[in-house]
Amino acid sequence: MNRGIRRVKYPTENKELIYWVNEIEKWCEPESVYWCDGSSEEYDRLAQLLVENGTFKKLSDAKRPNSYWAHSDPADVARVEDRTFICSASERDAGPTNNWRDPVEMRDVLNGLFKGSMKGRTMYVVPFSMGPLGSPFSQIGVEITDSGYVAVNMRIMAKMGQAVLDQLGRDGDFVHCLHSVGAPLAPGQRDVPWPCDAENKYIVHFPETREIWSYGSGYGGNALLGKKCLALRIASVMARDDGWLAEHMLIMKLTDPTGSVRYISGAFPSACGKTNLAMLLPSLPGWKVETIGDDICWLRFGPDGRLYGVNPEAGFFGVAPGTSNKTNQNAMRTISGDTIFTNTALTPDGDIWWEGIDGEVPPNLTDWRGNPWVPGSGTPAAHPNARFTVAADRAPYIAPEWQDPNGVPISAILFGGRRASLIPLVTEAKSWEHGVFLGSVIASETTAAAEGKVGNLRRDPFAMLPFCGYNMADYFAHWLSMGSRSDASQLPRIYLVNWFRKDENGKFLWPGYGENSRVLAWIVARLEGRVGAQETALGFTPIPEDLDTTGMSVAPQVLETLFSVDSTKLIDEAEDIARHYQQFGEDLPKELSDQLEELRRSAAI
Ligand code: SAT
Ligand code: MN
Repeated sequence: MNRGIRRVKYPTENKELIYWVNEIEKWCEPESVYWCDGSSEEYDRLAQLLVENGTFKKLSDAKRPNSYWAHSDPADVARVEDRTFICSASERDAGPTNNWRDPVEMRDVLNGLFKGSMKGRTMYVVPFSMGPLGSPFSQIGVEITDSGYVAVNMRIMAKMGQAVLDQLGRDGDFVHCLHSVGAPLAPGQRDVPWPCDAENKYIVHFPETREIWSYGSGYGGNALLGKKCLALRIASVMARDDGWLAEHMLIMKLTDPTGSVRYISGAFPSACGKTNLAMLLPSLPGWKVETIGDDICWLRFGPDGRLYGVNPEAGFFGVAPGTSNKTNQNAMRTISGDTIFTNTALTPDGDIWWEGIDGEVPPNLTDWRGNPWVPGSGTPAAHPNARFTVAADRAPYIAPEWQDPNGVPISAILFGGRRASLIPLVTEAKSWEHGVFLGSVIASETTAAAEGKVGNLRRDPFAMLPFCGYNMADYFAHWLSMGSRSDASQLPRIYLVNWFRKDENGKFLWPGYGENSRVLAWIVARLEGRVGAQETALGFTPIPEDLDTTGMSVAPQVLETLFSVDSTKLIDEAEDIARHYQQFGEDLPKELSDQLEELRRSAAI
């Protein structure tokens, strides 16, 4: 892997960084060390090395210029929540929803695993900034990794390279992120296309010292440490300590037909459509959506008492299957080139394919495992968690202000998940506190974004269950306290949305995608005080006539169903919420148990 790589001695004067890199080099024993400068020449060179090593296949330049296809080890295809650890000094601080390990014991385990783990490989030093360089919102991290695949993906997903080192300066602080695929090479041993240590994955966070250690996996959030590990798990702890919020949210800019602009953020669990919503093509004439971010939002109060959101990422790591010109034309335009595809299928003429993409199924596909695919074999050609990695500034609909160092003022926050029943298409929370309650009880059917069974209903508070770096009861309290830091009129309003409700035959009641603009338009009408609402036990739902349905055919009974709350089901829901809350014991904020009591009362009426 070393050909063509120039060894540069310390492109930084940061003493801590130099010291740390040397220590890790001594411990992990790589064949060489390479500091990434973040240039496009470097990207091309590293990608070429990955092609030579068999990790990447270059796609046809005629079909998809400057793009690559990779397929992973079949045992390394998604985040591994049961191998993700929060090693706070006290177990209580990790809380009941995280896997806690004693930090001293975990360090022992990791030291053993990382000893010599990079033998025969290049150790890449990847300086990165989550958030615009120099913004008061931003956080600098340095990922040391023995994966060239990670280095090139990080260049897309974050500001990466020399400019970050320059920003860091002599004494700047950074989050230490150490990553090894855990597959040392003996002298002369041939590498495999996707090295990993599938049986021994550890995704470890030390919140007090702001460190991330990841071992054994090369996939997505397990390995691209700026994303879930830094920008959510570690950042959520920073946010608790410093009075802001690090959230699993998209951010969109919504312009109405009069030209008036609103910014909306939305928390949905992984693979529930954040990317599609952030890139929405409204079916309502005159409306426009532009993207600010599709996965993560850092929120801080501005001097005017409003909450301002920043997307700390520089790229999209989106789910490929199901993406098409019908479901997300903007995404299709974005990934027409300069994209890394992982675990999609491959066509014989050097392009990618997946279930749900436009057009006929091409013959002679190679599946995500690299084998000839047999249509009708019962196994999908693309892995359900196949992903594209692409720079945000490649997106034609990116909002010009997407990197505004001060962020954009958020008018509404959406919470959602996949719920086949009960939850209306849209519900407005009665207050910030009630909105925090709705966020704390989000439930969704599980998806392929994490290993484990797909389709089980689980509570995923604020869509942060796998991503909150501390005790979730304290996180709820932090959300409540954020609400008391500003005047209620300045706070974003909170909405629960559910695009996934089904009828008794299992058919979706709402077409979703571009039609979701109708829900956004209702939300804007509410924000502007132009429409009333029906009060339900869950909050305010639309009066059916207020939803603009021009140009779409939806039966009045369907709208009735979409906006109604079935009180018998609600009683079961309240019981299930009570069970979910039980795990937090005494730590659950009283405001939330009061909200649950209120829900029980109104469900019983
Ligand atoms: O964590 S990943 O970045 O692999 C994707 C997700 O779960 O949202
Ligand atoms: Mn996500």
